[in-house]
Amino acid sequence: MSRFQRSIFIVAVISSLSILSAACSTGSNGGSSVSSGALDIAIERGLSDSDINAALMTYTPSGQIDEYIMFASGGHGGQVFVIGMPSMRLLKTIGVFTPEPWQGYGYGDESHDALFESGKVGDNELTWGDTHHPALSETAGDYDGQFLFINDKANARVAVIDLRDFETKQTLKNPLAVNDHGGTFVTPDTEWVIEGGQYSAPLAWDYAPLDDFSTEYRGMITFWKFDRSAGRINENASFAIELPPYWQDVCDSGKKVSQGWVFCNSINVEMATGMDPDDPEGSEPFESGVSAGENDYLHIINLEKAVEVAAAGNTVEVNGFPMITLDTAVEEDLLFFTPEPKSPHGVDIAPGGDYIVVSGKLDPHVTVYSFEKIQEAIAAGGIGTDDYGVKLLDFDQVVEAQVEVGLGPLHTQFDDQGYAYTSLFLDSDVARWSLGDPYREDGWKLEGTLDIHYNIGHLVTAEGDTVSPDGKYLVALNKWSLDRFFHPGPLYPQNFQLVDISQPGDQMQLLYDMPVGNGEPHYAQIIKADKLSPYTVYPEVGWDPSTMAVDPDAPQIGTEGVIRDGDNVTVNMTLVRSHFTPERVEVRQGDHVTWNLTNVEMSEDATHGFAIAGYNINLSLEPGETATVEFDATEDGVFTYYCTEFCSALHLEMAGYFLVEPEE
Ligand code: CUK
Ligand code: CUA
Repeated sequence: MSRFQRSIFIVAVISSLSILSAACSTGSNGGSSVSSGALDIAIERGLSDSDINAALMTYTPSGQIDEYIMFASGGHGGQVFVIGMPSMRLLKTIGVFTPEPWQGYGYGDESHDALFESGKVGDNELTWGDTHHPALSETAGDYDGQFLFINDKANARVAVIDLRDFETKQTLKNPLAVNDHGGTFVTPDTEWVIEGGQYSAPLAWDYAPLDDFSTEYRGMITFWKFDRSAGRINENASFAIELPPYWQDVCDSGKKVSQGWVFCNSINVEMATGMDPDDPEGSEPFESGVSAGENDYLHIINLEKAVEVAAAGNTVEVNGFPMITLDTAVEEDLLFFTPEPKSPHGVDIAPGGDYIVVSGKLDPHVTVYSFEKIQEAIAAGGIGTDDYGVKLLDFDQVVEAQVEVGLGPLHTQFDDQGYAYTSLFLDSDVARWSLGDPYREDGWKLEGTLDIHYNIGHLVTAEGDTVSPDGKYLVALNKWSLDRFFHPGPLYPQNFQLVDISQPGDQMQLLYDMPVGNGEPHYAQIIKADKLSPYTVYPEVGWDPSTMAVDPDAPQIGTEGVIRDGDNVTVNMTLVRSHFTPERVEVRQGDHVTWNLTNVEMSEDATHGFAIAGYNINLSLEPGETATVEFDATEDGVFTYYCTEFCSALHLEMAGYFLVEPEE
């Protein structure tokens, strides 16, 4: 149905409702519901025709499941949000680098707590992260719905989330970099999870003065090897490539014709080192220093060849991790640069892998590179090198097109009609432009723009990073919300704006605003909901989500009890509506307590919580799940434990006493 036909339809529906309403009220003497006809509601609420259209396209009746699921980063909330589309209902917040009490994530369950251990820097414990780029696992370039990866920009970490239970299974700290940004992105069969750096620094968290920036500071890109059957990254099969100390930014993986190649942009080829307080006249702030030159470098990396070089052992060990040095990368022709316009941000590969789109934040164009032309320029040997000996490719030889889209272009996404969409941060717009051959005959031109509220960062289309995007919907991830919502104090929510992109040309319609009040989401990916097949309950009673297998030692009905061995006390407990077994646990102050718990229920949604007062312990035990809490009974007293999920009519009675007898 065209938009015009749809509007006619709506008018018809409203007319018929109002006729019906009028007919019903005749003789009913003000009967019950007739005054709430759709037209009356629309008039009373001041809804326009397009508002009604948007409502009909997004309203999702109770019990109806969304067509798409969006996984959005939670920014400095350190989490991932799971959102149904087009209803824009928040379904879950997955704890990743930040404890999440509802899931009992980081509040006692040993397997969860271990995830935070990987984030230790010396004795500094990290209890948060800055998640930026979620990446769904892919098979042949299409989302397969099995895993999700995400990076922590603040501390250079990556995490693996298993989409069978939507829980974080692994977090890894980058052995070379202090922070990252160009992650996570996956290769078309998820063999490699890409983590590029950001602010260059001496590798391996080392020290060197800023005067030694060009010699001692370095960038890097890490390729984490993903073992799909284990559901984990295999650190031992992973490697990194040393890069010049330019600030590498966002990356993307090649696909189809460019499979085996990786592309990253950079923003500080100037090698600015910031304002020197001792020499304010002779130095420049980053704000201008990083953008002083006309160009930065698009990094073009031959991953397939790098894998061979790493496998041949042509690496050095840095912090115990294999790294291909910059010199080796140059010698082996693994790395090439080509200029990209002023202060680029996004780099996004078209669905066919044939075009690489880069936006210059301070340039009103998107620049489209041709992979074929890049290959020709590489074969021709380039046109000189940068200061580190990396071969440069001539801009004019590798660029296919430049399209003027507007002010402050950042990120680009694609659809199924041969259109590309670029976020315009300064204009607060989404620009739709057309790709050229082989996508559209009349390509490389701006089709139209849509007002966005406000300061859009990333945007995302349905299955937009795959080899076959769905189109249909786009979500603008906006940094500011200004006048869109009630403002809960001076910290305003972010705003996700859902856009209908199903119509051609300049027709795009804003459908829905979703406030996000948990952190600044940077990027998201959207998958067709029917590609996901998460568990309803864990497969068997006694299931350990950290191993994704039954724990043979998990407490079961009949094996409950409290066992003392010297100062070590083991509690084996089961949970079922509406009681814990045992309901009394007595220990002595100073005892070391290992508390094993199993939710022995297999009914859908029959989750129990387990919280001990005063000990900062809170677990979530989903149907079938087993977990272990280990702690020292340092405080004496009478502590209650109870179930934190309102699981039954007698949920309040699901409680027990934990008595810690004082030391003599
Ligand atoms: S970044 Cu935040 S808007 Cu980390 Cu991909 Cu561009
Ligand atoms: Cu179990 Cu409340």
